[in-house]
Amino acid sequence: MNQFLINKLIIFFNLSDIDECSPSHGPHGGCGQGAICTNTLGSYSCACPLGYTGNAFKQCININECSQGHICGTNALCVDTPGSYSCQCPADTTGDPTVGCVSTIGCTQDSECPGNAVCDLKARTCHCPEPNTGRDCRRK
Ligand SMILES: [Ca+2]
Repeated sequence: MNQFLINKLIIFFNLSDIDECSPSHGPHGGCGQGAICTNTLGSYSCACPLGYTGNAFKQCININECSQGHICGTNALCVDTPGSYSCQCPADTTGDPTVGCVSTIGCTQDSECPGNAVCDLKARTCHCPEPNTGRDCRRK
């Protein structure tokens, strides 16, 4: 139904819609903190955005994805953020943190280095030859 017909119905039935999502009802309308308010004819709805949980009419709470088991790669650090999370490789490691991080120190063969990286046997560190780039040392 288009807005024109909705307006005609409002006049016909003498309905008056209150916009519960208007800023005059608070920063989140009639919804709780952090919620998404959607005004509907004669009513409204509240929903928590992606990455949040809780009662949308009271308060939406950040989901700590890092407390829900191992969601990052092997040896990677999980960092919770509002509405999301990120995976990071700790210092002296490299790789794709969503897959796994490997130490860049003490390698003895190429297979111990990520992607196309090679082990510098003298320095015993992983070296990423061009044109490979990134922490996972892959061709872009
Ligand atoms: Ca989060």
